[in-house]
Amino acid sequence: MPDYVVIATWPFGRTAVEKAFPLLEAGRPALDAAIAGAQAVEDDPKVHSVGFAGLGNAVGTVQLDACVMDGKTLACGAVAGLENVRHPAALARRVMERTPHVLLVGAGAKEFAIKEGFPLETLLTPESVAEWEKARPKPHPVPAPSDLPGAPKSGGGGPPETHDTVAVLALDRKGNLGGVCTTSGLAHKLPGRVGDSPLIGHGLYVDDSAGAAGGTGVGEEVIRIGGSLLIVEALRAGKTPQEACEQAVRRLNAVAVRRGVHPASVAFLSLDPKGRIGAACTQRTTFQYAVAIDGKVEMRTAPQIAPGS
Ligand code: SD4
Repeated sequence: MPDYVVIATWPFGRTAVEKAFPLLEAGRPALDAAIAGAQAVEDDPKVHSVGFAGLGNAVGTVQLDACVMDGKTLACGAVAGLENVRHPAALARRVMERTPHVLLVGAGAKEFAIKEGFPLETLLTPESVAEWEKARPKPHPVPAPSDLPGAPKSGGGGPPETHDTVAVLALDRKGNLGGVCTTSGLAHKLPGRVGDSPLIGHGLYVDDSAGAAGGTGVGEEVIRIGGSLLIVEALRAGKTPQEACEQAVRRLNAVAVRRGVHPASVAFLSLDPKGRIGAACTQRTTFQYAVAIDGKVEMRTAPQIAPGS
């Protein structure tokens, strides 16, 4: 069994695991390492789907979603629809540690950030605004429900291009798990729209007694099946992380086919207390993720799971 492991979604997950693994190496708790890793991606202006320089919603405002969870205590915290704060995962941790609540949204989350001393800043950059313009659904400045990414389309919904969340799952030297999920959500989403990423049990779930899971992709489809909790409960029932991720994608596929939105463009990652890793995604999604096991970093590609398989 490895001493410590950290995994993170998408190619930019490499940034996260490279930041996180030295902390795990030094004996720091899984949650600290996962948050530090996620924060390195939130800070990266080249990543237009997480934190600073994330793409705006339908009216061009960046609204961030994030959650964190500690597998030892099941303590968790989250923020959604958060504006002008570049580190939503760190703020989610403050919600977990300094309030009796789990989730703060919108103006309340921002007010809490100010009280906690987080600086307010614009999260837009010239590059992210240009990218937002380019990807903007035309001609409607506010998209009709049928234009929204993930909405049912005749002939099947194509995967939206402007999304990608960083979910980071870590196992520390003491055998504890911690996880983070942080995103700017689907670009051009309706103002106030909340995806799966800040929802405990959907975008993330972590329990030392079973394992951890995180999701990325079209949040509406992940929420519909309770993606991350579904995976952790499969681990509890004896599945490996790989089996549990594939099973969740099969469930998601079945629902997507029923609703006429296949392929739904979703991917899952999982890590168990033994350090075993799993990942799977829907068809036509190239899902790469970063893995660091005892300090050795590599990129892997998840299998695509077809409906009915
Ligand atoms: C959301 N799940 O807001 C996020 C977006 C995402 O890859 O992960 N995109 O629905």
